[in-house]
Amino acid sequence: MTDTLDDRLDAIFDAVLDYDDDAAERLVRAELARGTDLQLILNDALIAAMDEVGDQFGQGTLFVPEMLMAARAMKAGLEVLRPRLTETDTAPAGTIVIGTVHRDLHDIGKNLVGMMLEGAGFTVIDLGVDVPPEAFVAAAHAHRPDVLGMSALLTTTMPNMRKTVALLREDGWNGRIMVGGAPVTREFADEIGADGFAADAPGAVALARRMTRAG
Ligand code: B1M
Repeated sequence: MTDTLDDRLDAIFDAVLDYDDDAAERLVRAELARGTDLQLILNDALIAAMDEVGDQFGQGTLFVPEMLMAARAMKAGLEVLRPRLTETDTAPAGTIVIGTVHRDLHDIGKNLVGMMLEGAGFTVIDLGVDVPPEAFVAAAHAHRPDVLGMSALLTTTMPNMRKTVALLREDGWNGRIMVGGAPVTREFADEIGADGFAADAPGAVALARRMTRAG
């Protein structure tokens, strides 16, 4: 029987590592009902589990199918948190278009960033994954966002972030561009001409607020 907070967070971590969607969902729901801090559930259980999966993949002890199953369990837990992360009582803060760059299928971090932006009062238009530069440009025209956000999780797809920034600027779009994702750095953001970089979802909210002067 698990009773301390650490034990219960470990159980969520293990559910993701066991690829057990049902347990991840049930345990996160139980933790929410207990009033546990959302950031603890996210950082110490769900994200920590994905980091462990990444480490095991890096060591060659776990493979793509397992990585996919773990991601599904993580997403099941994250969906339980969605209503709490997106609920807001602040005034509309602006519009953000967000997407994962071309040839990149990672969306958990982007989704989390999107949820927390919604929670901060932003209207979020999510273009999904594998978004070609031209689609970001089309969305910039269609939605006229205050901020356009791009996520990349692969060193091989970071160049597509650069291409997208270049195409947006070539096209004359002068809104703010925010970039993020595990391999992305502030230096890279500066180098490609983005207006800002955030290392995590709370950082993305703080940056979006600064970019829109909403906070
Ligand atoms: Co992939 N994968 N993957 N993967 N995967 C990584 C990224 C990797 C680091 C694993 C490893 O080697 N240790 C590695 C990349 C190496 C590199 O490029 N340097 C890797 C690889 C190699 C691959 C494949 C190439 C594997 C293969 O096929 N041989 C393949 C590529 C597929 C493709 O995209 N074309 C692949 C596939 C997959 C799955 C599909 C199986 C699955 C993704 C499922 C999904 O997302 N729906 C997957 C997963 C799950 C991972 C790991 C394990 C976890 C990623 C994750 O969700 N983290 C990952 C290892 C790792 O990151 N530790 C790995 C949790 C998430 C909350 O964090 O996304 O970093 P993160 O987001 C954070 C911040 O980065 C930031 O805020 C978020 C919240 O704090 N952030 C932003 C993110 N976007 C932002 C945008 C912003 C601001 C902040 O502004 C707009």
